Amino acid sequence: MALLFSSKGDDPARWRAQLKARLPDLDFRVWPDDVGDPLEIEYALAWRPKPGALRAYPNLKAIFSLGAGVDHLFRDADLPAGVPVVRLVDKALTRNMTEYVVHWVLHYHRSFQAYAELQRRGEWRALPVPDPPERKRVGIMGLGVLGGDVARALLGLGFTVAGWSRTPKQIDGVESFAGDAGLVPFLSRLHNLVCLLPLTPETEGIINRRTLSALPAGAFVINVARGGHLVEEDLLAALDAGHLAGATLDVFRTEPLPEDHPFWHHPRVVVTPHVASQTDPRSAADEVAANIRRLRAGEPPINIADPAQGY
Ligand code: NDP
Ligand code: OXD
Repeated sequence: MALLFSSKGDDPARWRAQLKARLPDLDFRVWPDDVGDPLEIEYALAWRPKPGALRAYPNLKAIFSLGAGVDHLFRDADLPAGVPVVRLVDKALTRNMTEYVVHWVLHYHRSFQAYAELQRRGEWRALPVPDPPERKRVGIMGLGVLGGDVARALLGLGFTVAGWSRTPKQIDGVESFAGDAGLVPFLSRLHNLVCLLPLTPETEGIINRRTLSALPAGAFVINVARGGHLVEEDLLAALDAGHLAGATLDVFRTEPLPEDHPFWHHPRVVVTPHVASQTDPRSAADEVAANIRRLRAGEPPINIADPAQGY
């Protein structure tokens, strides 16, 4: 019985080597050229598979996402029903995301955006000493595996941290807001807004004119979740009106970001190419292999996404 790998962006050879080191008897196949007998495919390891393609395997026992997000799977209306979709929860993926977000929060906190502008103008000038981090409030939309880790790291650096999630959360030192009623109160006192939500019908377009205008003037936005969370024109309007001070964007509605997109050259927008946290098979293969062992032992995999919630 075999695992089918399906991704345009991830290297099958690296995954094959890492999985074979943990499960030497695993039969590793690659879509579309090396599928073999479809009846032999028991597991899929996929990133943005071709819509409908996973229906071809009647003995599929699990679909493993190559990333933490599963929106790329649930948006397939022909995803085989009843087959568990497994999110990637991996220590390295979590650490890398935390590094990325902490970097940009510190960048804004220490006025490095303003110093970069002074350098462009050839101007040697000290700006006022920043307020201490306790007086800077960072708000994290999505207090799950990634958002929770980011929250703890920022608390450790002395920032004031708030989180917004679907259900209330208990993280020591983090003020928790939940649901529609909690959204504007959550936003209204932030210096930095970080988006780490899954993309679902409920969260699509959630960073928009209404929510951006609920932020205090001078706030920064860091979107590391999905491009679909952000209404791009609303962000540009808020920046150009001077309401927002800057934005760091790792994810976009269209990826790669089109070459004529205004984000590329906006002086207060940082663009990175969906790399806030890239899956590394050297650690992520542990999680996939452990779940295959569980399935082989007749146990359900861990980190199954809920199709009703979409994450
Ligand atoms: P989790 O499933 O662990 O956490 C999701 C969080 O979002 C939970 O706190 C959940 O609330 C909250 N949430 C979901 N729906 C809503 C809603 N409608 N309203 C309010 N809160 C909501 O996800 P992860 O932390 O593992 O990953 C988050 C996302 O990060 C991924 O889905 C992916 O899109 C993105 N990502 C981006 C990467 C990059 O490189 N740019 C890399 C990895 C991930 P509750 O706790 O109540 O369930
Ligand atoms: C993920 C991603 O979801 O890389 O893991 O976007």
